[in-house]
Amino acid sequence: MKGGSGGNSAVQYTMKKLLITGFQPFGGETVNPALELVKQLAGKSINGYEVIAREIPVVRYEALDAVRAAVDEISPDAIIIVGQAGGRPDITVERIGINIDDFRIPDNKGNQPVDEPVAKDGPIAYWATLPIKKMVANMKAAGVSASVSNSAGTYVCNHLLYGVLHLLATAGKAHIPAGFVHIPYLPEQMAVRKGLESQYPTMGVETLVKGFTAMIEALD
Ligand code: PCA
Repeated sequence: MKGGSGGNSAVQYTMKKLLITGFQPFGGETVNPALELVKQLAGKSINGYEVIAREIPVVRYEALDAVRAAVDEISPDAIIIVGQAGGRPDITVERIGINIDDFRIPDNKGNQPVDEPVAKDGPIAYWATLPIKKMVANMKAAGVSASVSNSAGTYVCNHLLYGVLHLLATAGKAHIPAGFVHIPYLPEQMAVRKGLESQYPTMGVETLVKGFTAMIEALD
């Protein structure tokens, strides 16, 4: 800290802020690994970022409203949205969000759009603006299985990924790196899937925390 007598002498060392969001349970599940994970990361300091977690409803438009409110409140320096992708074996960092809502099951308020745009006048797609390759490399180096995914699906997760990137692009905030990470089921979600272990690989919360810590180290 710089010296000086009085006035504006104290240098402020403010930490950068990472907004990390986790979805609520959906599709008949009682937990969502994304929410369990972000609860563990909340309040941690990683790579110069203060991690600020928020819970997001699995509801068309309301999910985006929740992130918009958090962005306005927090002014984050980076945004990572996390969702469950049951059946995927590893942590998958999404490359792209597409302008389509085509829900295979209703969301938590019964919305089930088919082949509708997320944003009527929006472009076809947005690239995620996180350093996706470096994030994957960091996780692998930490011994956690990870890969890039080229589709976040057409359900609420893609809706939110596209929606957030469109929001940032149209609000003059495209400089804020943002993107989406899908994670596998938790081991406890297999209680209702006995005998289906080979179809549904799982990952425990400690491994997820280790992976995400390495992932956040990849941010500038
Ligand atoms: N996964 C869903 C929506 C909420 C979540 O956690 C998805 O992949 O679209």
